[in-house]
Amino acid sequence: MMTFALSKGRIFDESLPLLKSAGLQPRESPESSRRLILETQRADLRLLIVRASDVPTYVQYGAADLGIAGSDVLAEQGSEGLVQPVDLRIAKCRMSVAVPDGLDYQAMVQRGARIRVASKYVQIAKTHFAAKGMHIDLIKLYGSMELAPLVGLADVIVDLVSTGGTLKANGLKEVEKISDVSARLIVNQAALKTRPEQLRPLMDALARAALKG
Ligand code: PRT
Ligand code: MG
Repeated sequence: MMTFALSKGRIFDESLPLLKSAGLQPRESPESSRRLILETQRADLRLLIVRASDVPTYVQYGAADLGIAGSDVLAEQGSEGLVQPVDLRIAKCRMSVAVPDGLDYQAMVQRGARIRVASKYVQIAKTHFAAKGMHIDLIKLYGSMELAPLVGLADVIVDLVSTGGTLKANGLKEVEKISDVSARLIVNQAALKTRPEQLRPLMDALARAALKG
């Protein structure tokens, strides 16, 4: 039996065509079902439905053999015990620094001002501003980062941007791209070592599906 960890929403929606062309179809939709373990067309493969940020944890501990996780989540949490063989090139966006429309970010950076940064991605934010030689105060949030600068909780945010619509709607602008983000296939290192004949064909099929786009 192989176990595959996936999150609902964006990643699931965009993974579905890839999973299908790799011969893997869930028997029910996670959006309509309350089940957290879904059977697939294949008797030897089941899906686990978990939070996006929990996918690497399930795969790291071997509770799932494979999974699909955003490179943002992997960068924030680390990827010990994981093999990342394929960039699936789905759920694409970028990790960026954003500030209120009226704020002159470059001037703040040049002044060497100490800034307050709000983010769900505290490790990524820490590394980014340390590399710029900037001193920051970090405020950890779990969502709706866009609100923080509007009410004086922070000067800047570090968040994912796709169309830019959310920033614009909240009077914010993107001032610095930290990295490009996309979803990655992740595989438990130990499982791949002990059961390559089981896992390799699925990994290869997903890699081919991702290349076809
Ligand atoms: O459940 P948990 O809180 O752990 O995860 P989640 O709720 O963040 O899951 P989900 O499904 O929202 O995101 C899962 C993954 O999708 C992320 O880890 C990214 O790898 C990827 N992804 C791709 C995105 C986006 N694009 C994206 N635009 N995740 C979030 N957003 C959000 C962003 O945070 C911002 O609020 O969309 C908003 C910006 O979108 P635009 O189009 O207005 O710029
Ligand atoms: Mg979300």
